[in-house]
Amino acid sequence: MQKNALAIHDISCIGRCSLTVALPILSSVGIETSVLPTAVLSTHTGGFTGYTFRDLTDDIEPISTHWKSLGITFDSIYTGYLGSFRQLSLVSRITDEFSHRDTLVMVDPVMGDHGKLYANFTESFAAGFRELCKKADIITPNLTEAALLLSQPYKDSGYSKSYIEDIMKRLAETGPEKIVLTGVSFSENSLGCAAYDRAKNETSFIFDESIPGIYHGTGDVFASVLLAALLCGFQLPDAASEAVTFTAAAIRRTSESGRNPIYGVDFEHGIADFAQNLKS
Ligand code: PXL
Repeated sequence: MQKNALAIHDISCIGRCSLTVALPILSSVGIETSVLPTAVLSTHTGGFTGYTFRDLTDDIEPISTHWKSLGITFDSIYTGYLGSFRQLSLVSRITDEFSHRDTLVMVDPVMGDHGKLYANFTESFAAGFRELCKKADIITPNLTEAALLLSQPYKDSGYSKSYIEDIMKRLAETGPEKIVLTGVSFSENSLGCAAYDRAKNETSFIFDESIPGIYHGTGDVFASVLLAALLCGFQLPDAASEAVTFTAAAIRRTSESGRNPIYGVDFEHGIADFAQNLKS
């Protein structure tokens, strides 16, 4: 039977992140993907000025009330950028109401990157995300978000294996069984992720080439590919490997094209091969 998923993110009209990334990636591997938009922005907030922002918090309850009347459940619920603090508890309720026994709940605790909170976020989101993450089977923070979740200072370089393992184990103690930490690097020319599975007590590290620069929306590309692979039956280390390879290739294509990375990365040209790979 075809799997279905609910993607809860904003619509950034321009800039390839959130729903404009999650939808095509999940659809490409055959997952029927429904959406719950958290906000509509003319662009993402990472570098553009003058963007519009329509908060959709007040639409969430009426939408979910209608869905309840349809008796819908999802095989996966995937949350990303939320439009307000209030949405944290609304989304938490949605994960309860629309899950079945085997639903895979993935929370990407989107709050910031490179040691800084994104515009419109405050540190109080960390406490709210800590609660939401308790509902998750898997979370995908970057190192900035992990530091916020653990209320510890952000460290921007010089990570050791034990430092990364300690972060993942402490995050797993707060609820989610699987942790995938992004932005992990032990050397200047490589970048990737670390994955921890509490039930199996298994840790893996996956790296690819590090390309200098700031590429927008890569966290969303990464998490969407990871989820797509998991829903297709990949084990965590293999799904994480797909996500690292796919994201690094999208960054490489963008870097080589000379396009301003504020418009996100060229993930589109990776989709056909990715979908093919997952089938075989
Ligand atoms: O990719 C994270 C993200 C999603 N949505 C919006 C953003 C950002 C990061 O800045 O601004 C609107």
